[in-house]
This record gives sequence, structure tokens and C-alpha cells, in this order.
Amino acid sequence: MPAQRTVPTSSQSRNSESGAPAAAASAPPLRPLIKVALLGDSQVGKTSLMNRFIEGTFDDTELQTQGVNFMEKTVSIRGHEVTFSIWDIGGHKDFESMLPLACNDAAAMLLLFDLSKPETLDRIRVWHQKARERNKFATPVLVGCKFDLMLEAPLEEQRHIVQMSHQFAKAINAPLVFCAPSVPINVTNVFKVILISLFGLEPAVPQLTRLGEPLLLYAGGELDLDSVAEPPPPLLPRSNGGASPLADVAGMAPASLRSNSFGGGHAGAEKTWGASSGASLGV
Ligand SMILES: Nc1nc2c(ncn2[C@@H]2O[C@H](COP(=O)(O)OP(=O)(O)O)[C@@H](O)[C@H]2O)c(=O)[nH]1
Ligand SMILES: [Mg+2]
Repeated sequence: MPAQRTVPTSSQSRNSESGAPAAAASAPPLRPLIKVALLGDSQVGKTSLMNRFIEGTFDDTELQTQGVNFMEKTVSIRGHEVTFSIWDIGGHKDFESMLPLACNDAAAMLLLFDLSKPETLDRIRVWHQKARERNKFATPVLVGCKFDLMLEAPLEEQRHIVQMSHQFAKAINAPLVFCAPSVPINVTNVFKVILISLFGLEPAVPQLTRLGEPLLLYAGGELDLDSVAEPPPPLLPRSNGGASPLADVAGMAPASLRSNSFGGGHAGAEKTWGASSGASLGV
């Protein structure tokens, strides 16, 4: 079963004067926990996506994740807090033994491939099938990573990978997002799309549908391959976020971070950024 708790309603937070039991007044507010499994071949960008979303950093060295890592981040959405628990699987041969840790109880699975290596999209079939054997309910999102590298390919190659990934997303009934943790582009939006899909929220995130754009397709959004987006200005990797015309839209309110690992992996710092500012996640 997906790990979900309900967002407290105003009636749940009534105090004893308004008729609710006294215990309810002192109980901490319930906070939905959304477990997200990161799946996909080694080196496609899973750890980079997690680090960029959780810590706002990017490391361009090639580190091989060992075992399974998880990190948590609490964000504020429309006045309520939700916690993402993100599980990042290593790319070692024995990955199948790690799948249960990442997949069991996941509410969402991000199926990642490298937009500059079409063979990693083919492999998504296997990842999807193996994950489904373990979890029939998790909401899938197909994520093409390293969008900055894809823009360096000839337009016809770009068109091909866009069509193939769109076809695959439709086949598994999944939203499709192209992102680049390096810049960053669409990193926050990946997690907004999870919330939109899980909670059926009325989205305030515009869909991006044209060739040359970092695709953002959900809720049956269709590709528009007849028009090509203007070539973007140079996409410069940034180690700590920053403004870029294609960069993530703002609106994420980090409340707290926690990381851990099983069986080794990147060192995970324990860190707190203080309470949520109450800003909306913007979905
Ligand atoms: N150009 C570019 N490189 C990236 C991007 N995301 C990750 N990388 C690089 O790709 C390599 C593999 O990334 P990593 O997150 O470790 O992949 P994982 O094995 O799937 O966890 C690293 O050298 C990253 O720096 C991106 O958006 N653009
Ligand atoms: Mg990794």
C-alpha cells in the first residue's frame, strides 16, 4: 500500500472549547509521507536529481551509488506540509535484491533515463516491469534526465527521443518530464507532478509540449511536434541553483532534511533548514 496519511482538516484541529477531545488539540498535525522510488540504469542521473531536489546541490563527479540511499524533505503545499521520502537505488549488478527496499510501500516511482543515451530508455521497460512485480499501485512518472546534453544533439535525434519517450509514457500511463539536475531544469516540477498525480490537484504548472522544451506532460497532455521552441540561452550548470530562463519555477519551501543509507553510498549529511516558511509548493 502506498504510504499516505491524510492532510489535517480544520475540523481535526478544533480545540476542546469547540467540542473536540482535548487530546486532539495537543496532537501534532498529521503530515502525508510520500515515498518515492528512483529507478533506472546506472549513471542516468538518479542521485543527482535527489541531491538537487533535497539539498540544492550538484556534483559532476562520477560516483557510483552503492546499496540504497534515502533522503527526506518536507515541503509546504497550499498551507499543508508533506514529506517526500526519496529512495535512490545503486547501479550495481545485485540491484534486484535492493528493489524491495525502494519499491515496497512507494507511492510514486520515478523511472529515469538519460536523454543523451537512448538505450537507457529501452531499459525502462525492464525497470518498470520489475518494479510493478513489487508494487502494483505506485504512480509512475517517466523522467528524461540530462536535458542540457540532449539539446546538443541534431534536431532529428531530439525528435526521435521525444517521440519514443512520449510513446512509452503513454503506454504505462505516466506523466513525462525532461529535467537537468545540473542547471537545474524541472527538478522541482518532477515532484510537483507527483503531487498533482497523487492528489488530483488543480495544477498551476504549465505543460511544456514543444520540441526543444524541457517536456512537462501530465493528465493526458499531448506533444506539439509541429513547432520548435526558440533555442535557449546557454545552459550553465550551477552548483547551488540560480536563475535561468528555463530553470525551475520557484515556490518550494524546504522545511527539513534528513538522509540515510543502507549498505554504503554517498555520505548523507543530517541537516535542518528550519521550519517551513509557509510558501506554497505552487501546484
Ligand atoms: N550534463 C549533465 N550531467 C548530469 C546531469 N545529471 C547528472 N549528470 C552527471 O551524470 C553522471 C551520473 O549521475 P548520477 O546522478 O550519479 O547517476 P545515477 O548513477 O543514476 O545515480 C554524473 O557524472 C553526473 O554529474 C545533467 O542534468 N546534465
Ligand atoms: Mg546514483
